[in-house]
Amino acid sequence: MTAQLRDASTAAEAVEILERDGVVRIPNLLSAEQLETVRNDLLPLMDETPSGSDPYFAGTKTRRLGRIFKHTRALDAAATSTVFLETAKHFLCPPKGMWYGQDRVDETPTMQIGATQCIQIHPGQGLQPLHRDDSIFYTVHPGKTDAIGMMFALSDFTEENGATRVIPGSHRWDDERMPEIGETIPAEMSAGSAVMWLGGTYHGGGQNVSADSVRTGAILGISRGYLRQEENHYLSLSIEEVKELPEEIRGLLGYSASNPYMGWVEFEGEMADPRVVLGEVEGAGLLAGVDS
Ligand SMILES: O=C(O)CCC(=O)C(=O)O
Ligand SMILES: [Fe+2]
Repeated sequence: MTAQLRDASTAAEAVEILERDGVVRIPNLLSAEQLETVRNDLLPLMDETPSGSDPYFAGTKTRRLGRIFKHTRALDAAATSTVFLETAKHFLCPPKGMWYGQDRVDETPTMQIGATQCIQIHPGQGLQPLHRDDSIFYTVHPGKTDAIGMMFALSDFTEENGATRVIPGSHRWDDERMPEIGETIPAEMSAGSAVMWLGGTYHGGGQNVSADSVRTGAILGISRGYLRQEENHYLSLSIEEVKELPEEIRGLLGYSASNPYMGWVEFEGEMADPRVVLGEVEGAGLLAGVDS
């Protein structure tokens, strides 16, 4: 029997389905108004974005635009929603006991959003190679989850126009087993819905065999806060642009620290919370004890 894409609306449901299938659909995560705004914000920019030149992975009939949070505020609510962050936290932030001398401390890392990309698949684009998004972290499978992807449909996603193809259950495979197209299902969804997949779940952008239907999605990749981020926000955004972002979004983009002692900046001889660079924390803001 072909695997089915399952729906969740709460973090508890999403966690349960992701544990089992490695992929879950969240219908109507964006309100009609948010969808309209994000389309108004991003589609004109996509019209000016050239197709890529990489025939192998990124696609030559696919357009990709990064720095999403610089261009729209309409994804902020979904990016900070309970269903996204609580689900991600379950997989990415397990506490770990550590010794500091004779003190036993349970430390909990934070999460960071890595890639923020609007991806537009045009007619004629072939299938993207099936892959695991956590390959960038050299994650070993089966094992822990280092990353989770959330793809928002900004247009309807149909099998014909290149809906992402996913292999439910493949997050449990080892690193030797090759993914095959016959094992995939299309992550079909209506505009405004989203699909989350674990970093270990095989997937790839679908082939767009339609005559004139452009498939537009926006993806956020969230990962363990102590790993390097896929998109380099520190260089992609200026400090002035970062200061314009809502506090929770800039924290998720890496302008925050992860316990213990990850991501500090030196400030007056202290290992300080990076938010001091944005003028957010009074004084040096010693990293130890910073509430994350
Ligand atoms: O566009 C898609 O549907 C998937 C894209 C993707 O998986 C990627 O670029 O890593
Ligand atoms: Fe991917």
